[in-house]
Amino acid sequence: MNSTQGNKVVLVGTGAVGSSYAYALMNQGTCDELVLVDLNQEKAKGDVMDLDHGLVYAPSAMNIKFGSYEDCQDAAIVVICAGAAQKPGETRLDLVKKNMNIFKTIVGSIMKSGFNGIFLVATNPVDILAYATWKFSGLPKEKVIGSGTILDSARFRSILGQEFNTAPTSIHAYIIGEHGDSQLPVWSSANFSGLPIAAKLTDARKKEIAVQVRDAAYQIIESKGATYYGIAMGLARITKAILKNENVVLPVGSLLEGEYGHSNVYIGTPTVINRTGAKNIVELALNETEKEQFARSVHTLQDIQAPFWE
Ligand code: 6V0
Repeated sequence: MNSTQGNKVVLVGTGAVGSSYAYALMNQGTCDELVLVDLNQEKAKGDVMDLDHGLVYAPSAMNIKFGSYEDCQDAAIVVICAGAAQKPGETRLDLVKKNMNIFKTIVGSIMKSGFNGIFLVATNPVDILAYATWKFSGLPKEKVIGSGTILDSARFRSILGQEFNTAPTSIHAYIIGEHGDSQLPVWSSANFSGLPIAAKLTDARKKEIAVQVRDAAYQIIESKGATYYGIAMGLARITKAILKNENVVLPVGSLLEGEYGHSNVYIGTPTVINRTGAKNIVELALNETEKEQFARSVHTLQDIQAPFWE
C-alpha cells in the first residue's frame, strides 16, 4: 500500500498537543492506523496503552502502536507536534532556534524512511517550521501543511458566536497571517448567514475581539501552563479533510507563491484541503487596511526566517 491509498497516520511528539490529537482521532474514528513516536519513548508507549484501553469504547477499530521514523515509509500523513513548548512570558518566535534544530533531525529521519505523504506541522513557531519542513523535506508545497491560523480562526468564531448568540459553526470568519502576534481578523468578509458582521460592531469592540483572539494563548498558558485541546481538534479536522478527500476550505499554513502579492513564506490563509494536501489557496479580497496588516505579518515571518536560509 502506498501513501496515497492507506490512511496510516504517524504522530511525532506525544506531549500535551500530540496526545490530545491522538485522543481526538480515536474518538472520531478518523484513521485505521496510528503510530506514536517520541524522543521520550516511555511516554509514547504509555500513551499507546492508555489509548488502547479507550478503543474499547471508540466508534471504530483502530490499530494504535508505538513506533519509529521507519514507520513513516507508508504513512499517508505525518503530524509533527514535537519540540519545546512555549513558556509563560516567552513569545512563539523565541522558540525558533531551538525547534529549527529539532526539525532538521526529525524531518531528515522521516525522509530517510522513503516517506512520500503529507506533513502536517503544529510545533511553534508553526509558520517558520512549516517552511523549514518544506525546505528540509524537498517535497512539493502541497504536501507540507502548517496548522497556520486554524486555531486562531476557531477562537475568533467562538468569540463571535458568543457575541451574537449564534453557533460558532454558523460564523464564517477567518484570522489570517502569522499564528502569533501579527495575525489579523478579516472583518471585511466575516459573516453569518451572509450578513456582514463588521457593520454590527463598533470599531472599539472589533479591536477588543482581535486582541482577545490574539492573546488567548497567553491567557490559557497563564491559567494552566499550555494550550492543547483546541489545536488538537483543529489538527484532527485537517487530518479528516485530507484522508476523506474533502476539498474543504480551512485556514491553514500554506506556501505563498504570488498570492496576496507575496511569496516564499508559509502563512495562515484559507486553503482547499484534499487527499493531495494543500490543493490551492483561496485568496480573500482584503481591504486596504487588511492588505497592509497582512503584508506586515508576511514581513515579520520573512525577517525571522531569512537568516536561516541565506
Ligand atoms: P510538550 O507537552 O512539551 O510535548 C512535546 C513533545 O515533543 C514531548 O513529548 C517531547 O518528548 C517531544 N520531543 C521533543 N524533542 C523531540 C524530538 N527531537 N523528537 C521527538 N520528540 C521530541 O509540548 P506541547 O505538546 O504542549 O506543545 C508541542 C508544540 O505545539 C509546541 O511547540 C507548542 O508551542 C505547539 N503548539 C502549537 C499550537 C498551534 O496552534 N500550532 C497550539 C498550541 C501548542
